[in-house]
Amino acid sequence: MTHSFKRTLVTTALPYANGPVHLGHLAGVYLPADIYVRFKRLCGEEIIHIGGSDEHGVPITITADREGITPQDVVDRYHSMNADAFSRCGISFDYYGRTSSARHHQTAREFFTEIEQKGIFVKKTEKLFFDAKAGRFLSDRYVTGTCPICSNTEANGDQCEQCGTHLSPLELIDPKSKLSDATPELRETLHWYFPLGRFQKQLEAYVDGHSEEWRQNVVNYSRTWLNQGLADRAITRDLSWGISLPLDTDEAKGKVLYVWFDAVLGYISFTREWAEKQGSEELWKRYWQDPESRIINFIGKDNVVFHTLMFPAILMAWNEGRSEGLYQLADNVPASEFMNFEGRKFSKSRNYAVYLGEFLDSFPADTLRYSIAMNYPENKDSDFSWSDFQNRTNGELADTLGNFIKRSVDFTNSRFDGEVPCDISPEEWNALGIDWQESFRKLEEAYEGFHFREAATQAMEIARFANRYLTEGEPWKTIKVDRDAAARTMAVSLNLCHTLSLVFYPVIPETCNRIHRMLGFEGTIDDLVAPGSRVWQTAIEPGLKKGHKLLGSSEILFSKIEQADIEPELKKIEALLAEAQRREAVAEQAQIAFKPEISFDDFQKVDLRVARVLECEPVKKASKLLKMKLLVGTEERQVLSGIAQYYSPEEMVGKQVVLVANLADRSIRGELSQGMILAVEGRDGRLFVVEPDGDEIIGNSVQ
Ligand code: B3M
Ligand code: ZN
Repeated sequence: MTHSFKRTLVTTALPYANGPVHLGHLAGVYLPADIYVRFKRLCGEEIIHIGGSDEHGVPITITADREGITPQDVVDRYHSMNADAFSRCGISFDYYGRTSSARHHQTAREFFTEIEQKGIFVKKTEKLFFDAKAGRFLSDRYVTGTCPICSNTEANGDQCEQCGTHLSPLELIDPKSKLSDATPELRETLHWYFPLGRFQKQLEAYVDGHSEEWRQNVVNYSRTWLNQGLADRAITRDLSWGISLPLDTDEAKGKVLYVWFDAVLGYISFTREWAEKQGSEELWKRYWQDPESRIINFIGKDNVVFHTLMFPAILMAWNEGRSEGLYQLADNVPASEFMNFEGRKFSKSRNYAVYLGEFLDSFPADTLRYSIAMNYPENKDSDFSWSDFQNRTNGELADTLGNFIKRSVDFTNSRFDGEVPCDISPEEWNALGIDWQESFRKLEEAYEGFHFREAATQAMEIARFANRYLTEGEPWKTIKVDRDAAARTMAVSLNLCHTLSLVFYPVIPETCNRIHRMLGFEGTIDDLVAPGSRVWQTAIEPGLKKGHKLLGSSEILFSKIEQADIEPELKKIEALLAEAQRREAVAEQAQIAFKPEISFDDFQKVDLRVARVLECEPVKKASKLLKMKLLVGTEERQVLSGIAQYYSPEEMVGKQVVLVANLADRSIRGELSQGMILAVEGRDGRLFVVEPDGDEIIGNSVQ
């Protein structure tokens, strides 16, 4: 479906104001969005970039409790820290809001009210853990306990970090409240649910309608959910931090909107706030409610279904039965994979991260922007390493691009009075040995199609060409025998500088603004790019005419990164890795500690049997689990086990295993599990299924 749009709204996922943003966030969401927006601005298109802080959610209150400060203190701290880091990195938001604003609370409440009045929400009473000591209901994150799958004793109520299984707090063995360490009790509470299933057909049509142009991962994640059938999702919580319900009833007391319900609406609130700042109450509607506008949500892969299913469904619920004030759905949701760091996944909880603000204390933003663009995790996870960063900065930015620009400008300043010495005709320009049409076609396709690694690579190709051109032209020699020839070489080189300042601008804007100045232009490229300006279109031509005056001085664009500069960083990494390993060792130690004594009779209660795996298959949405059909004696059992990382279903079929045969049935991720199979934990957490030897022993007891 190609369609031409009058203007574009770009949004970027709202980072939780619960910690500093790290390089993984930058690589996945903010840098790609900024590159795209800057490219579009260069082309003279009408585009705005809206982002901000997600200031609600349970982790923020956990941080506040831990530090003995208020949630407001937490979000104030990280909102300004992150806004500042983004701005130092050249992420050019048109507006950077916060979900604690009055306008946002109002917007979210308007949506709730609209959907409530249409009778779309479903209300359900459920049993939730309640901490009687603290007098609070416990949301998933406030409960810990032992994971029923891998026995990790520190599993969270929503997920076990060790085996990755998504859990409900009710599945935890020995649940404990994080607030008081008390064993929580179950109490009834009423909640509002959003019936996603009501919009199943519409959502399928939405995803199908975009399946050609969306990234494969986005389509796949969405379809996996759709294929399972969409369930009701609770959109309220028993918490004090968040947006309270706009209802004055007893039922609604003490409840706030679920953070994801309000967060996605932040995009709308912030566009409204941006419009108000422009002095127009209505301007935001041009982006959200005009079918000629295009909306693009840049996100990380862990946020896909919230953007392709939840958010659209909320907008569909608003639109239902209306003839005006209809919201547009996103036209594209470019979700990135993850960028790892020195081969390891960034992890805030494990404190393994390099924070953006700290990085920028030591290195210039553009060196980071370029390296990350070159490692953009577009279709698969990528890796950022210090040596790659050093090599790209030194070899590509400094030696190729920076060196070419400086040589061109310096030689013109010293030998041609700082002026473009002659005109370059289009014929001459086209005969230089670079196929401009082809090169720009590739650049445009890359920038337009969110292929930012390709875009940066193409731009660097032009820099390589330019560097070679100048070296081979040898103006420092020809000037002695043929001044005209040297003049031509310099006029071409300066025009190449101009072209480079534009083709690189989306990726390394600050540097390009400096090139722009050295070439003698007033102000910055940022100042030129108003809608309708078409600056990009001038990049393909030799735009600098004879007599054009340069600034007259030059500067070094990139300093090289010496081994000594990255040595402390490598030390830091070593320390982080050592700390991560230390924590793992502690966890291992903890496992060696024996459990409390039991009597022989207790042990006798456990019925262990040899069983054979008849069938085995993966479990949808639970990448760690395998579902098996076992034969025990003459009986068949279904058992789930968290071993999918270590065994393929094919490998498991036919194996003899040891089954705990008299364990109470459990439901894990909606599937029945009748018992569990024994496995041994090896080093680095790998599980080995216990396989008893011997023929014809199926059903025999293990003792
Ligand atoms: N704050 C989750 C995250 O940072 C969430 C994104 C909201 S986007 C509306 O991963
Ligand atoms: Zn687990």
